[in-house]
Amino acid sequence: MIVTKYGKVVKGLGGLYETRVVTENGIERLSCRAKGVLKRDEEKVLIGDNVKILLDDSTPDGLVISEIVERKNSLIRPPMANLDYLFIVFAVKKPSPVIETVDKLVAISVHNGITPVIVITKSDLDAEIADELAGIYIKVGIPTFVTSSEDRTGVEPLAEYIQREVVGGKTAAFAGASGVGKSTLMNALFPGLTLATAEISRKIERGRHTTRHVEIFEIQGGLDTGFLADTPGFSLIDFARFDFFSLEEIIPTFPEFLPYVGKCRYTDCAHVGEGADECAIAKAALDGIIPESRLESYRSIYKVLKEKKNNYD
Ligand SMILES: Nc1nc2c(ncn2[C@@H]2O[C@H](COP(=O)(O)OP(=O)(O)OP(=O)(O)O)[C@@H](O)[C@H]2O)c(=O)[nH]1
Ligand SMILES: [Mg+2]
Ligand SMILES: [Zn+2]
Repeated sequence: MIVTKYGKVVKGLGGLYETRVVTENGIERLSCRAKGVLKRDEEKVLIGDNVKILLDDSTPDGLVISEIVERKNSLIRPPMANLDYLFIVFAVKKPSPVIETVDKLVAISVHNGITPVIVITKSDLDAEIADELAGIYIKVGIPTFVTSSEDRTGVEPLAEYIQREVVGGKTAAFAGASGVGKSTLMNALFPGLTLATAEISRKIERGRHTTRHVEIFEIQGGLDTGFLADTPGFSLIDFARFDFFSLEEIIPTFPEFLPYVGKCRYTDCAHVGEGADECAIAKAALDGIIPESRLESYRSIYKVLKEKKNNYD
């Protein structure tokens, strides 16, 4: 006999996927394997996927994921599907923030129709820098939180935001470099959680990749819950080469540039080397309307995408 169920993949380890299935008896967690083609790279099951599960009691495999329901979106880093929010996490120091990586994550979110949220951690180490960094993203119009898991600065406001935005069936993830305090903050936000955390390396001031797999947690349980994932931290090389979308797609990923597009002196302005007298975006940056660091990140991403395009042509 074959029974079909639908569920959401919340965890995957060693070829076994944990799925959350809503049944008439409530919510069940089912451990499944994936059908052959769904193990190949292009079609691999991702955490966050909604899947069809077959229970075939004539085979020894038991529960098998047979189909992935069409995705809203999917990311390579973190490897997840169907995200509504991406919490982009970085510390004021230890490890030092790399703003360009933050802006790459913002661009990837916007490109995929995911709402980016900036979360600055470890504000107890330098509250002034925390506010300065927050200022960049507040100016851009991205929801921004300054937090410290150490002294609980900003933890309640962020918890309230998550309650308001993510509860009700939405899916979100914490993403950022290793050691910035993602798991520590998830523990501070949700006292029921006991995620492993570890001190960063003193010598190189980088995280130790403590979290090893993506896992989705339910924020409040029940049918109306929200889904929030902790993910393994990035290393610096993960975003060194940027090829998550094409050159033509870059401008909309910097939403605060849009009011100036078409207002440069030359219609083909790429906003990369032109001075403020020719480029409306460079002028807005000079006037302090667009944060300087955002224009720098744009130019850096542009350069990589341009090279990639030239190599193709
Ligand atoms: N001072 C200070 N330290 C913090 C804060 N939050 C986390 N830490 C410390 O930062 C270190 C790394 O924290 P984790 O939560 O393991 O970092 P992570 O981002 O989950 O790292 P990965 O799992 O490797 O991606 C730990 O030693 C934490 O105690 C904070 O708000 N203030
Ligand atoms: Mg972690
Ligand atoms: Zn321009």
